Amino acid sequence: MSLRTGPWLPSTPRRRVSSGFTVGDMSDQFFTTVDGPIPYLGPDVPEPLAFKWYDAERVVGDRTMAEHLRMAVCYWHSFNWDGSDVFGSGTFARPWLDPSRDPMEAARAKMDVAFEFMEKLGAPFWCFHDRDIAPEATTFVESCARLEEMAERAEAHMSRTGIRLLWGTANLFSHPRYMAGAATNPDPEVFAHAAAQVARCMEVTRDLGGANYVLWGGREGYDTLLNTDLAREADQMGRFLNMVVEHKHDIGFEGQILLEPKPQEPTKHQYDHDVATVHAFLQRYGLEGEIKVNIEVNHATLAGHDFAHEIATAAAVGLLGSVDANRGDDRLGWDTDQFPNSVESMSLAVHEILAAGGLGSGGFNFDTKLRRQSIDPEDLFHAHIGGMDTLARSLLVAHAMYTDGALTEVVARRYSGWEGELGRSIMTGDRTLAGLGELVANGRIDPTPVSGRQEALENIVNHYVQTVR
Ligand code: XLS
Ligand code: NI
Ligand code: NI
Repeated sequence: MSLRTGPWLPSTPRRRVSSGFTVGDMSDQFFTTVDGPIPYLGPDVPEPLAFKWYDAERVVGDRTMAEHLRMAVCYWHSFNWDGSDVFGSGTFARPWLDPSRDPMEAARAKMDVAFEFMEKLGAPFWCFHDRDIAPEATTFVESCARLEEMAERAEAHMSRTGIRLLWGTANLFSHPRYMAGAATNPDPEVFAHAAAQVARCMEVTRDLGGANYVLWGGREGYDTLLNTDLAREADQMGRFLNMVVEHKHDIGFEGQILLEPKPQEPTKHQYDHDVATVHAFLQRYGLEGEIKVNIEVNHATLAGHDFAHEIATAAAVGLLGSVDANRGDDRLGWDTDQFPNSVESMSLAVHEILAAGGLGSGGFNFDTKLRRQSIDPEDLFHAHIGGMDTLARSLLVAHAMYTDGALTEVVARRYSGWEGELGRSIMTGDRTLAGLGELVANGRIDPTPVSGRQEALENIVNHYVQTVR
């Protein structure tokens, strides 16, 4: 994501909104053309404002769809972003983003709209940055008071609607003080500011019953090596994350702490490059067992990986935490944050998740934004309905493949030699290079080539994608 709006940046001129909604008028609804809750009508009913595949209570294996997927609406792109990009100003008519409004009055109205949307959509979870819900004030103390007030309002909405918090996070990248990083800043005073902000945001996340707390190192990296002490910055980040873990235990936060890898953007190089890099970092700074990862589809592809690869890597080393479901565009080399719409590629990732035993207390957050031409309030519904249906159908496909062992049994057979005498003796350390050399020289080892069957397996996947209902 890239948050281009905020209290310190100019937003767009006020526009008329067709619903007649005005900031401050809490009795009004913003999404007037949608009644909600969005019903499940199944794949054969061509009603755009209905789910074709997401049937929250449908049982898939040992859990309902809702329990498997734990889908969350992200606050920032859905309600804070005005449709601006680097070449142009906002295109969405969101009255609560009008800069002439009192910022707290606007924040209250925005939150009421956000919960109106999530309730009508039937989303079970939400996610936020501290500054999404409460605009930064001139002093830290005042900013905390604003956050406190907005958290209370969120709590009231959550108990009214039953919507839960998947994760909270602190925005350590929008304010100019963080231009050279937060924990990895050359100035320890900025580190201290980030620490203060994260401590408070973790407490608010705990108070709202958050299942996780996320740290995306937006500016924890560098723009140029010319002015950067890379080794020192790694130590600073290691220290910061150890302080985060200490604080988690001090305040009795029971959720998971998650790092969100991304290779670059807005920095030229982000230290949490990908899952494997994060794993090495956690080992180096004694954080294994304390921190897992929040894997974003779009960040995986920016790092040159398939999303399924990042899931499989995390699962292999016990780091699988949660997911940001937004995808990129094949032709665009940045984080476009689009809604997932490929069942085929998502099914392969969900298959890895099922094989790993599921996401546990993680879930699927839509860290997604509309295209800036999608200016009708209703577009936010179409986008989320499509994303939720894509995930639901991917779950069905992946679950069928998994329970049939369509891929896992092929893989198990492929490695079955390792269960035999030779394979076991190699892995238990009973063999040496020289010893194996002797076996080969004696002609006792003569491997027979075996087909990898890639095309046959691709056909099997396609069969499930096309036939599972
Ligand atoms: C940015 C990240 C961001 C995190 C939360 O690219 O995806 O949105 O998920 O700070
Ligand atoms: Ni992102
Ligand atoms: Ni993200």
